[in-house]
Amino acid sequence: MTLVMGIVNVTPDSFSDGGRYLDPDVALAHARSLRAQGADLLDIGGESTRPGAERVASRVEQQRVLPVVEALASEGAVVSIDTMNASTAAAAVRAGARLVNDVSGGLSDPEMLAAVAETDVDIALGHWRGPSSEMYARADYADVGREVAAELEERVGAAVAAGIAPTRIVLDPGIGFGKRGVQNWRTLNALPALGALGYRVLVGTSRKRFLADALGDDADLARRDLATAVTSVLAARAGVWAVRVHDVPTTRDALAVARAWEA
Ligand code: PMM
Repeated sequence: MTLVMGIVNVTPDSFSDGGRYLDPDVALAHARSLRAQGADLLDIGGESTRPGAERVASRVEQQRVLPVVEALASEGAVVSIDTMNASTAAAAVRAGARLVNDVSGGLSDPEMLAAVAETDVDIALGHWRGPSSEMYARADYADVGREVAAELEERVGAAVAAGIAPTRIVLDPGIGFGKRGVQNWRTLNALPALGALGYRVLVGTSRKRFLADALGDDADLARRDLATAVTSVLAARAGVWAVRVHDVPTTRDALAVARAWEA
């Protein structure tokens, strides 16, 4: 059964919900409501990765996320920390996070894989070709599905070499990261091949630009959430372990309907 990861961006500038949950108390209340709506995991992030976003000092990032991680973990929630910084990952694990979600697949911070190896938590390695300021300049592929899988396998090699057991690794094709328009659809189409590598797969399509492109206009959030529920069902059919979404009820319902169909 595909799990639902609820997104909690404690940032002023994430592309669809920036600034809404910058106050840790507001972020915590939002995370609790996602959990009550049925999120299986909560992904807490303190640095926006939206195209063109500026980097944030890890001290600021930690001030944003650690109180939220600690409170949720103490309530029994399964918490993931969305960070590219080893020091933030390590501090979040000490605060109770069970998964480190690094969209850069350990490439951004050379200390990341070693820091995670010292813990017993899982790591999600995202497909990434450089920081958001330059990622579109590197969006050149002959066969994007194949290249994403091959580059993620290299990241697995680095993670295992750093001392992380393969069973702790989750792969994420990095939708929207260094991929333009149709490249995202091709990457999703290749999910079965990514799953065939033998690792759990996490996918994040929620509210992203390429969904609006498919809808033919600059679709508002409600329409993007519906589109996200559809991609979540299709990803579930492709065998993914979890989908990362902003709006938990639409995706939960869509997954429940798909399960009923299959049963
Ligand atoms: N996308 C964003 C942030 N974190 N983490 C994973 N594992 N996969 C993603 O696709 C992903 C991510 C950017 O989206 P947001 O700003 O809406 O959180």
